Amino acid sequence: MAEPDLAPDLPTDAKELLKSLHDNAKFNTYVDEEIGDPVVMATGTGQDMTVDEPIVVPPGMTFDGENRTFTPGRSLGGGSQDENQKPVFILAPGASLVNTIVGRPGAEGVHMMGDNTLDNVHWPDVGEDAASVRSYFPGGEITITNGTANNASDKVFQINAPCDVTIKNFEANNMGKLLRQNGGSTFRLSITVEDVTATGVSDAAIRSDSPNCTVRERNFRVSGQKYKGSCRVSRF
Ligand code: ADA
Ligand code: CA
Repeated sequence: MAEPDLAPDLPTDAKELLKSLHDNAKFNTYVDEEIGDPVVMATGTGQDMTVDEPIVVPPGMTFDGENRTFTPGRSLGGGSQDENQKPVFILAPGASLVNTIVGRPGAEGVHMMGDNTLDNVHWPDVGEDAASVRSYFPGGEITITNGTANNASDKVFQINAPCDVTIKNFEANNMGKLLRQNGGSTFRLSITVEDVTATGVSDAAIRSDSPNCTVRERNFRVSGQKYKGSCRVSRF
């Protein structure tokens, strides 16, 4: 497999690369203990593949899955609600994921460190969650466009650190929540939802306990409850 052309000052080892990008004790534990033996990749192989170790997309790079399916292998987890599963992709700050299908059983989906774009990404069967920002990630602007997600027994998107999240042209079916701000957290979260349809929502499409959550919505259609908790909602 070709090594991506990283900026010359960045480590090529995936764990060293991640640690060079963010300085936080919990993040170091995550890198050392939670994500197995990840690999750095900036492009797919042009074929469907089973992912046995998380794929780290380097900072500023775009991983183009060429509309192939990336199926988490057993080593990443079975897609239950067990929190000890591994992500299929880890997006470094400023990395993007495009034209990608995260296959069944989904595992921990996509971990987004911050300032990431997910365009034309599809989850036919969401695992523990489809994409998330861990509390010890930097956070930032997250843009999710032109995707679909199905069959999330709990949440599709889980946000645990301050972010500006935009979800646009997205369709989700059968889920507990489309987006969850980590339960009990009070950090600032700004959410923009535009041209989004969520059907079969069993809990609430957007749920947050934070007084610092704001939502701007336009053309947001939900079958089920739209909001639970404390977000201030406006239309634009
Ligand atoms: C649950 C759990 C959190 C966090 C979250 C996630 O809500 O209680 O601690 O792990 O899932 O990020 O998936
Ligand atoms: Ca999770």
